[in-house]
Amino acid sequence: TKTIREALEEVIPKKQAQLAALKARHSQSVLGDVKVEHVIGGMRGLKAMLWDASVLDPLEGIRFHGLSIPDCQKQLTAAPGGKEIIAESMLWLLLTGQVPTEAETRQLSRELAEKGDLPKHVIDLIDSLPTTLHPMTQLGMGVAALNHDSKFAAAYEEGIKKSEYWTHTLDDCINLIARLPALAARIYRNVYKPGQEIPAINKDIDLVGNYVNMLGFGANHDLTEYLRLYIAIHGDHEGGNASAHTAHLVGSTLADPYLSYSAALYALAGPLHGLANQEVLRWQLDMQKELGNNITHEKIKESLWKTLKSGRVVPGYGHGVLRNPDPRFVALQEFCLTRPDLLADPVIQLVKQTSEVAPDVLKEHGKTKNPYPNVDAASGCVLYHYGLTEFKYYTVIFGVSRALGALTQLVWARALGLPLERPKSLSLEAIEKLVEGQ
Ligand code: NMX
Ligand code: MLT
Repeated sequence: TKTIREALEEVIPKKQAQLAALKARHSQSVLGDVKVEHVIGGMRGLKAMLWDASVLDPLEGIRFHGLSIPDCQKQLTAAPGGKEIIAESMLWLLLTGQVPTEAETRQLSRELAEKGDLPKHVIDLIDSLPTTLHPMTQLGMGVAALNHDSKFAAAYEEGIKKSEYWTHTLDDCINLIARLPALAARIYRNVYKPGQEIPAINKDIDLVGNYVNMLGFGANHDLTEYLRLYIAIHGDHEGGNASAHTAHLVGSTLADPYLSYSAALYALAGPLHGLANQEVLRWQLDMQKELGNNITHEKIKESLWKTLKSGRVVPGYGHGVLRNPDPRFVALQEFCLTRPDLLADPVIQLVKQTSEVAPDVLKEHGKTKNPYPNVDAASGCVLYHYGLTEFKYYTVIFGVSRALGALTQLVWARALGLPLERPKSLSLEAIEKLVEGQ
């Protein structure tokens, strides 16, 4: 059975040759125009990044190396006794472009479990933080502090050849992914369940299985399965999203993977990005309180207008790229369809009803280019049902997941020798001068 490193050693030379050929033949070919609207409009639609692991089609949604979410659900290995995709098989696909065998997946699970314990200084740091500090702030701090053991930083200090960057980056990325569950679980326990003992990592189970155990929900098979699916499908969403892009930018300075991913987590912690899943649940629970029993579509419509008229965005709706319902939202909703306990839950019902009403309201409102639900509209309500009710924690779970894609790209950025990211900026006057007379 191949290790993940051996699998990468096979594919890297081919990709390097592909990039060299593209550079030689097409360096000066045009991919699109840069318009003023790109410069003043958040670069929406500007084709300006290389990102191999996934591509986002506005109508169809995400594909990971060409595989849609339903394709992945059919082809990627589940846990023994489970059905959902596990993080390891998604990571293998993202990193290598290949669907791993079951043996390869299990071997990667073991490798991650063996590397999953936190160093003492990180435990001490996290335990010393006030429990009132937002869990995402704590996660970013813990990840940054893990750079104490960065193999890349140590090797760089000693002086290594550029061609060797990727192997040390891979070491760090695997170690970081391995340690994220213990870090994220410790934050949860400290903040919400202090004084309880955290179980040790079980070397025979998968990354998310261990994460759920350490969170204290190990006995709940359905929650474990839900989190496996959640973490697999939040893993990558092409390169331009704020967290992935931040990891890429910071990594391009040759800051090590821990520092790069710590920065990414603080982008994820913004309410227009990953924090939306915390916001959605807070907002839906407020709506439930306001509307009481027998919630009708008409009442939801009025509540949506109230949010919009107060100048707030409807959390969980709209997207920078997508122009249809997010297939990740669909996959998480489908998880509920086969489980009567979930279908009967009033909060899950409210989320579903809201998704039936909100698109028309947002169309009438007339601002958002995408009136449909994104992944955050659905992700929190199932966690809430299973007793993971502390919604300030939800973005941490997203943060455990996004490492799969963002760190994959860091390995590839180093393997392909991608340079420092440094776009050109212009002042308003400089833009006016350039466009005058056009
Ligand atoms: N509710 C109300 N107004 C909205 C919404 C929404 N859900 N989405 C977009 N708009 C507004 C937006 O604020 C902007 O208004 P203005 O011209 O006054 O600035 C206008 O519609 C045009 O925005 P778009 O071009 O459609 O969206 P953009 O690409 O700029 O932003 C989001 C994308 C995702 C930031 C935006 O749709 C939003 O704020 N959604 C709510 C927050 C959310 O769910 N974020 C999570 C995204 C997924 N994730 O996990 O990261
Ligand atoms: C994501 O998963 O990163 C979000 O859907 C936001 C995005 O793609 O821009």
